[in-house]
Amino acid sequence: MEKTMKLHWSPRSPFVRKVMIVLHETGLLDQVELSRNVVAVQMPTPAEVLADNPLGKIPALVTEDGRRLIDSRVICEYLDLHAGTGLFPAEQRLRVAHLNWQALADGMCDVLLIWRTELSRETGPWQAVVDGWRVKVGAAMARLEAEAPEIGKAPFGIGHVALAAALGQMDFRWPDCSWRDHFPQLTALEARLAARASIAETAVEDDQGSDSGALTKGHLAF
Ligand SMILES: N[C@@H](CCC(=O)N[C@@H](CS)C(=O)NCC(=O)O)C(=O)O
Repeated sequence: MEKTMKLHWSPRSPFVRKVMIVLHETGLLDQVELSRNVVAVQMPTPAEVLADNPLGKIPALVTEDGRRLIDSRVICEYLDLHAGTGLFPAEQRLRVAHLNWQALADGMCDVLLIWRTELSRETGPWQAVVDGWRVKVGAAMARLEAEAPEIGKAPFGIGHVALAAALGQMDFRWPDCSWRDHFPQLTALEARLAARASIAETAVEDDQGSDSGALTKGHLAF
């Protein structure tokens, strides 16, 4: 299959994983060239990423007609529309529910990423900010736990994609937080999602061989 699109990619990024799950769901994966990039907010951005995303973030997608799309939300919706898979449902109530779950999961993921960066700061993390993030992640998980039955009943869509990516990131970068001991409904939902082919086939992979949980050890508990 000819590769007509290019994705700035990493097997460790939760936002890239959303796109990869959608590529599996839409059957478009064969058409995409994956370009491995290592990006971090505290490191110089690779020139090829900056050229396609002025914000220096991944995922970024170059489409078959040369458009440069940024942000997992835009890219996932583009692919879904392209393939007509309905991961962003047309029915208004369901659509807004999925978008809201996506916003919650993505927002939690943003906090987890920047929190980990803050922990790597040589002069030490900003305590008040870190304390606020702990409260927000706890509240986000509590909301997801409360909504897990409704999320579980909804037809598979972008809310599930974002949720799987966020919880996968928590398992990968915050392995000692034991969230499953505190959120039983979410645990059951995550296990069901993890069995879906698109989610199983995009499991996080640490191709850099680092100790992914070392920085965050002891910093997140529920
Ligand atoms: N809202 C963006 C977030 C993307 C994002 O933060 N990606 C991280 C990697 S997981 C990144 O590129 N970080 C580098 C940076 O912020 O400079 C999305 O949904 O795509």
